[in-house]
Amino acid sequence: MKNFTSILQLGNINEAVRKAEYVKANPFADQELGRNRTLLMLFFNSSLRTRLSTQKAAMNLGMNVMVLDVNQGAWKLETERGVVMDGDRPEHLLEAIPVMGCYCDVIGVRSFAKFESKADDYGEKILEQFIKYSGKPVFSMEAATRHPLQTFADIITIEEYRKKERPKVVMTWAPHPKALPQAVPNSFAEGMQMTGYEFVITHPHGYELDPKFVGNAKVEYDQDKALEGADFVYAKNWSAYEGENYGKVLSMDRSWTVDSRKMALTDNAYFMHCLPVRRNMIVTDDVIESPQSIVIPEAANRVVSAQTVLKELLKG
Ligand code: AN0
Ligand code: CP
Repeated sequence: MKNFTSILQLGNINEAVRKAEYVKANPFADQELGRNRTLLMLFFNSSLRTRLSTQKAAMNLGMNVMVLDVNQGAWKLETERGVVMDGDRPEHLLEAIPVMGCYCDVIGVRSFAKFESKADDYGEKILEQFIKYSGKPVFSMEAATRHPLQTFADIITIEEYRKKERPKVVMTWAPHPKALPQAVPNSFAEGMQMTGYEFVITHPHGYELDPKFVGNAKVEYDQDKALEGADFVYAKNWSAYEGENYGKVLSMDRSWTVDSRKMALTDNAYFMHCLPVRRNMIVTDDVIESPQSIVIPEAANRVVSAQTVLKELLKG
């Protein structure tokens, strides 16, 4: 694999999950693969899980790891070509990227949607420049439109917990005070198309996602109806995608918060969330603390997903 920016690049999802199971059972089996090879992780945005799990994955593979927080300690980067750089940004991405490429063998990039231009966000303007100018394999640690390492960990987790051949997975929007990207829900929906699961998306009117990611998933505006008989409830907030409302918070309606009454509509479903999660906005304390909550094993599988992907990138 040359780069990893979408879960679709894994090809057959069942084979990818089998590779992940091998990695999970044999975390130190491939230490030679990463020996004397360096991972650079570059963060334009905050992270807890991605930062730690990807570093751990790389160390399991025998790699050296460097981490750079662009907004803390590095020069502020100009990202627009053609601007007169007389402002507060002393360095341009067009020099910074190839320079960073000289210092490492693989680059991970976290660069969220900025909500300034939908075309730039959905064109993955920042990530694409890393692919074009770094000269090294690049992977997404959540970019503007997708979070494929999260989606892969989510699918690995569902495969571990599912009791049915074809579980019903419901992705529900839930309220949040700040505008969040669509990357996690886009990517999860994209991943669900690779599985044989029954997949339903539920959200208030106005929160429709890009049809490209929704695919042939069922969209049900009545959350209670959507949750009926669910085996997995995947909660997430996202901001509006459509038209003028792109990047806006349209609702903070806490009747969408996942609580025990809603979980009672399901078939004793497992509760999932990528984290970080705002309690009593997205999900109530009792639901996230219940035995059906699998958010911690889901986060633990981020090491497995990152290590499986890094292996493929190191193999080339
Ligand atoms: C981010 C998001 O919703 O995309 C990262 C989630 C993994 N969440 C926040 O910024 C709170
Ligand atoms: N789920 C996830 O990517 O978490 P972080 O933002 O903490 O990396």
